[in-house]
Amino acid sequence: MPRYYVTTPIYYVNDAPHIGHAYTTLIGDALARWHRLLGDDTFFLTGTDEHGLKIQRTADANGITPLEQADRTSERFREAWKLLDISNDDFIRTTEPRHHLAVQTLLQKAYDNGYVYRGTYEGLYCVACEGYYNESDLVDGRCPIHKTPVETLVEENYFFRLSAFADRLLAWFEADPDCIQPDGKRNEAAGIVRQGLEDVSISRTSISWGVPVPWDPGHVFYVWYDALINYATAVGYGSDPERFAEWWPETTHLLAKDILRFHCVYWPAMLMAAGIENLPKLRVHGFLLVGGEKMSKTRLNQIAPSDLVEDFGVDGYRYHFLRDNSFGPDGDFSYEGMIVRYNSDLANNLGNLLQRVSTVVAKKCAGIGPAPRMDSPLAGVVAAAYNDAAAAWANTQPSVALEATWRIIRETNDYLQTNEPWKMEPGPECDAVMGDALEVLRVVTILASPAMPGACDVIWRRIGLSGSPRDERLPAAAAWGGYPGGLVIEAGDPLFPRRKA
Ligand code: ME8
Repeated sequence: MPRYYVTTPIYYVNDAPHIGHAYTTLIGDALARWHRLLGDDTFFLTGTDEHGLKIQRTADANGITPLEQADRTSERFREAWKLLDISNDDFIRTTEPRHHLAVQTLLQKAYDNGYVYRGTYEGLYCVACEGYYNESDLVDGRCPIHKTPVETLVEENYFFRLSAFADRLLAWFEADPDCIQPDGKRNEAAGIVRQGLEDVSISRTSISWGVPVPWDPGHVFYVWYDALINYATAVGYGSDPERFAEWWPETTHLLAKDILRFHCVYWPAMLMAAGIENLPKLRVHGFLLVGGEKMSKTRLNQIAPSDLVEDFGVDGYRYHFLRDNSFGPDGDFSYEGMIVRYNSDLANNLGNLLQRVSTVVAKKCAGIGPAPRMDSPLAGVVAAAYNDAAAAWANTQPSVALEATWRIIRETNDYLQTNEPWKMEPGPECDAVMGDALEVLRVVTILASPAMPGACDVIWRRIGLSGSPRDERLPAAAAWGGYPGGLVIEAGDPLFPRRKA
């Protein structure tokens, strides 16, 4: 059975979950759900990044220990993901013993292989990024991302010989264009490597909140070099070599462009340094902006997922963020835009189709859903849209996949509009049209279930099917003609009531 291992970044526990974190997590969830439909053995990982100076300082400011800070905020992420119906198979916390073991094992290997050495470092450090910058990276002397002042830090610490990996990284980018997608993001990574890679400092003596360096316990690893390893920890690195060997070659990491350098340059180099041959696939998206700006605590423009779930429901929320932005470029979130899309795609298109079908079947077919025609004009529409949707999911383009899926819905509404079954006499002709529409609902419900698992379960039941669309297997389940007919159709309240602007 093919395997699919997908990860989100592990989020810092100094900040509450907002729609930006939820964006990546939702994409991971939808991809995991899609792969489960394909019958792939799927493992979906998310979690929290709990070490480092930033967490230590936030804890100090809150008058609690770093672990208390981590416990509290990590729990908030878990709650947010529960609210959004996120189906992660594991939730990793970097403070867990399994992770410490993996970090120490991997970096000890890199050390033993001669890629880690001791030296002195002086650099310009942004606490919010947990990263050093070159003078030339700064904007008006400040961090280019957070726009906050940087600090000069001097330390005796261990260095990772990143400079040794430039050629191997470039060779990887070239040999396998699929390694980092979209293309523009791979070019960006190649640009970073071509500019010249300097060795990077990977340990600290100035803080204690981290994973101890195994060969020199006065040091802890700098948070990024601990954090990246979480992806390996969760599939058994350092503890279960067999499991690691099975899952690691199937890894896909999702992330936004803010952490491209760490994931697309440093992490593959660390893996090579530790003698791990398979490198992950990287899928890098842009920022979700609010009012044209990146969300931040200081700018007070963060939106919590729960605020929007209250107004649009979980599935309305999920659909919007998966459909609205294409994966790659930045996208601007607006509440008004969310209402427009909800009303058009969910209330008017999908909701209306379901409502029409259940009303007409109740009136003209005695409430029993007829079977579709095998030569229905909609069969070809479904087949073409399925191919497009499957290709889009495979290319990490949920928005394109959903657009293809909604094409089926629009065409079916047009088909009903043309045939006007509500004006027909009960009989074979009316049955045929309604059978076709029910078959469309069956397929659409399966195809939309990675985006809207809850609502699709409801539609599935309303059209008389038992079980859940998530138990279906693609591509077989998308083949025209699966709706058996003879099932009781449940009329119900509109699934997506219209929202007022
Ligand atoms: O960077 N738009 O954690 P973090 C889109 N702990 N995605 C966004 C976003 C936005 N406005 N805001 C956040 C860290 N994200 C490290 C990661 S991984 C080994 C360590 C998402 O809490 C996006 O995936 O700052 C981004 O890369 C991530 O959250 C950053 O989360």
